[in-house]
Amino acid sequence: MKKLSKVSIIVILMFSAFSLSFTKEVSAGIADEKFLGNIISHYVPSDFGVYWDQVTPENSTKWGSVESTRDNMNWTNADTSYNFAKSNGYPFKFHTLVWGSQEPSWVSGLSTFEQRAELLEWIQASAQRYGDAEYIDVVNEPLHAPPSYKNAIGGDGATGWDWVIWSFEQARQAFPNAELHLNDYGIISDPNAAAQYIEIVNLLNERGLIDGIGIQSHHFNMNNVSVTTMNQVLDMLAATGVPIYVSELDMSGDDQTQLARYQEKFPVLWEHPAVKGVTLWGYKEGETWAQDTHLITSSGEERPALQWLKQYFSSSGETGAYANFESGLDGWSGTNLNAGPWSTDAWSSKDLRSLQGDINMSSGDQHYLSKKGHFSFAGNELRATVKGASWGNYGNGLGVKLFVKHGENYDWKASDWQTIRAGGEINLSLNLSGVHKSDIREYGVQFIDGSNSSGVTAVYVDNVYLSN
Ligand SMILES: [Ca+2]
Ligand SMILES: [Ca+2]
Repeated sequence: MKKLSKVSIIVILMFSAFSLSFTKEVSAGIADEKFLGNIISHYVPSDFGVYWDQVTPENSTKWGSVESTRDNMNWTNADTSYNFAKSNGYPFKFHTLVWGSQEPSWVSGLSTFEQRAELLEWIQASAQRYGDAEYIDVVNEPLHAPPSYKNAIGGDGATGWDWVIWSFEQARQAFPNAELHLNDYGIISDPNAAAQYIEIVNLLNERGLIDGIGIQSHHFNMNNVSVTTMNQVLDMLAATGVPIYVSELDMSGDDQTQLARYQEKFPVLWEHPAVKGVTLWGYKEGETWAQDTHLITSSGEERPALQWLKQYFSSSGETGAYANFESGLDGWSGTNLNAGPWSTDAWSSKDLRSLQGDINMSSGDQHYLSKKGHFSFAGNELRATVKGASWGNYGNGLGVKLFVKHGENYDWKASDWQTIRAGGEINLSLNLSGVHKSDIREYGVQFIDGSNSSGVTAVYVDNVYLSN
C-alpha cells in the first residue's frame, strides 16, 4: 500500500463502514490522499457516510449565518456539521471567513475601525470553536464578491490584493494547524480567469500563506466546459505548486445528460495529480441549491450519475489507469477514425463490453484510441487487450502498439509492434520504466495499417489496467 495521509490512516483505523472514497483509499492507489466530500446543511443525512468522507457546511459557517445579530453568535448548525465530521474522522472545511456575499447586514454601515474589529472578533471566535478544522476557506470569491469592509483591511494596496493578504495573515495566526484555502468560481471553464486567480495565489504563496486553491466548479461552469479547457486550467493552477481542491462541484441535466457529464468530466478532476480532494455541493433532490444537480431522488433512488460514480470508485483498480468500457467511454476518445468510438457489446475481453472505433485502412495510415488528460500511474506495466473485426482487408496485417505520452514535452514511449490479422485478438503490455508516471499526458493504443490493406474494419480495446 502506498503511504496514506494522516487523515486516511485515521479514517481507516476508525471505520468499518464503507464510503466511496474509503473504499478507494483502501483499494486504489490514485485515491490515496484524496477525499470525496459533500456539504451538510442543518442536519446530517443518515446516508452521508455511505458516499462521502469530508464535510463542508453549506451555509452555517458563513459570517451572516452565525452573527446575523451583532455580537450574538448562533453556532447550532455549524456545530452539527463539525461534530459529525470530528466524530467520524472526516476532514472539515470551515467556509468561510471573508466574503462579500452573506456577510452580516449590519457590517457595511460601521466605521472602518469597527468593521476591522468585528471581523477580527469573528475570525477569533471561529478559531476558538473550530480550531481543529483541517481546512479554512479564508477568502471566498475575491474575483467576484469582495467584502463591503475591504478598505478596512488594507484595500487593494500596493499588491492589488492587500485585503486578501491581510485576511490570510490573520487566518494563519488564528488557525495555525489548518490548511488555508482561497475559493472562487468561474475558474475551471476560463483560462483567463484562472490566470487572474493565479496572480492572487502567487502573492499568497510567496508569503507562505496559502495551502490550497479552491475551484468551485458549479454546474454553470461545468456543464458545457470542454475536457481540453479543464486540463489546461488544472495544469495552469498546478504549475503554482499549490494543491488544488475542487470545492463545490455539481453538474445538472436529466438523467442521461448528467450521467454523460459525470462520465466525461469527473475523472478529469479526480485523476489530475494536483487535485487533492473533491467536494460536491449537495446530493439530495429538493436539498440542492440548483435544479437537477441532485444525485439521489426525493424517493431515495440513486440517479445514473451516482450509480456510475460508485462503479468508477469500486472498479478503478489499484493503480490509476483502468478502463473496462462497461458504461461508456471511460474518458477515451479516438483520432483518425471512420466512426466512433463507442462502448459496444460486439466483443469484450472482460465483462460484457469494450471500446470500438471504426477505421478506414490504407497502407501506413495511423489511428488511435486513447485517453488524454493528466494522470498519475502507480503500476510498472500498462496492459490492454485489443481485437480487430473480421471484415475489411488487413493486407499484411494491422500493427498495434500500447503507448504513453509523458512529461511536459509529451515524450513518447510505446510497446513493440504486434501484428493482428482480421478477427485477431492480442494482449499488449508496455513497461513503464523511464516514464514520468506522475505526469502522464495521454495513453492508449496506436493502430497502423498494413501494406496492401483496404476497406473499413472495427478495432476494439478492453481491460486496460496497470500492473506491478
Ligand atoms: Ca462581533
Ligand atoms: Ca469490458
